Amino acid sequence: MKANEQFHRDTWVDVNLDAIRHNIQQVSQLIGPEVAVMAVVKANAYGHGYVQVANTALSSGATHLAVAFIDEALFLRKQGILAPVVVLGASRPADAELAAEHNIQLTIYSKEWVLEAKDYLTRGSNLRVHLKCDTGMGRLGIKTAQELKEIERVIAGTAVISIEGIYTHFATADELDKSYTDHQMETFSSLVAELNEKPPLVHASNSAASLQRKDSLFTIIRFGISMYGLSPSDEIAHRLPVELIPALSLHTTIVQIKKLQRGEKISYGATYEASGEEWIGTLPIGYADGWIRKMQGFEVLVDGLRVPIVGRICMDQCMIKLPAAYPQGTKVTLIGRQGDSEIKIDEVAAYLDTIHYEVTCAISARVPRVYWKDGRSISVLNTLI
Ligand code: PMH
Repeated sequence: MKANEQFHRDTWVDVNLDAIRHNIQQVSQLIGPEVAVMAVVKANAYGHGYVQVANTALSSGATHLAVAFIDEALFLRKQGILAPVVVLGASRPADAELAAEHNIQLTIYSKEWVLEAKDYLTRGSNLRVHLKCDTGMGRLGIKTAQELKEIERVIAGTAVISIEGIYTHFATADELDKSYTDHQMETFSSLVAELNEKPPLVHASNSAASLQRKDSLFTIIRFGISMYGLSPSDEIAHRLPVELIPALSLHTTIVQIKKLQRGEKISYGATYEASGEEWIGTLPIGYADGWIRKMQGFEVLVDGLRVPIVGRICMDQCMIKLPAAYPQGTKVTLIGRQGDSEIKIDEVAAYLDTIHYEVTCAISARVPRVYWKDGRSISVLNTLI
C-alpha cells in the first residue's frame, strides 16, 4: 500500500531514517569504538516515532535505548524491541518487579526506594538499576558520597537488584562557557570513585557533551537531539565537529483556494482583512496538530516561496496568503525544504520563543509520520488506525 493510502488527510511528517543513521554514525566515529551509544527515544522519539527511530538507532550501532518512564519502555517491548532500555525518570518502587520482568533498567536515587522496591521483587528477579547523581542539574539524583555508598551497601545486601550504571546529567553542556560542566564533571568523577565496584555503564554526556568533550564520554553517551539532526543549541551550532542532517519535515497541502475582495476577512475574530484582491489558501493543519496559535504571522513554503499565515490558526486548519492562484493539492512545507528554500525547526522555535526540542515534541500524535529509507517511503505511523 502506498504511504498516503495509510492516512486520509493531507498533512504529514516525513522522517528521514537515513538521516538518523547518518547522525549516529557520525557521533560513533567521533567518540570511537570504546564508547557505546544509548539512543534517547523518550517522548515518541522527540516526536519522530518510538519504534521506527529505536529500530533505526539499534541497526545503526546504538546498543541501548533511553526513555522517561516505564510505560514508554513497555511500549517498546510490546513492539518487539528487545534491546536494553533505561528509564531516565522516576519510577514507583511497586513497579520494580514489572520492570525486572521486562528487562527494563530503572534510575534510582534514594536508599528508601531500594528498601521499598526489594519487597516487591520476587526471588530470582534481577532488577538492573542506574544510580543517578545530581551534580548540578538539581532535578533527580544522589548528592553526597555518603548517600551513594549507603545505596550501594543496601543493594549489595539484596540478591534481586544489581547496579548496571551510574550517571549524571549536565545543565549547560550546550553553552560555550564550559566552567559549570567542568564543575559537574569533577563532582561526578569523585562520586564514581567512591563506589566499591565500578558498574558496567558510566555515563554523563547528552548530545552537546558527546560532540564537544572527550573527557565526558565514560562508557556510553546518551544521544538525543543530535540523533535527530539538530544542534543542541544555536550557541554551539557553528563549532560542531560533525555534519548533522535533520530527520524531520512537516508538510500539508492546499485544500481550498479562494479570491478575496478588499475588506473581506479571515478566520476566528475576523482579525485579518484583505487590503485588495488576494488569493487565500486553506491548509488542513491547526493547533491540535501542534501548529499552535502563536504561529499566526509566520511563513510556510509554497512552490519554494515563503508565504504568510494569515488570521487566527484554528484547531485543525489555517489560512495562507498566496501570490497567485495555486491549484488545490499544492504541497505546502511548514518545516523543511522546498527547492533552495528551507524553514528550519530552529526558525520555528525562535518565532515561538522556545527551543527546537519543544517544536518536534509538540507535533501531535494525530499527524501521521511517513518513514523514508534509501529515498523511498517504507512505512507509516498513523496512531488513529
Ligand atoms: N539524558 C537525560 C537524562 C536527558 O534528560 C536527556 C534529554 C538526554 C540525555 C538527551 O539530551 P540531548 O537531547 O540534549 O542529547 N532531556 C531533555 C529534557 O528533560 N528536556 O529537554 C531535553
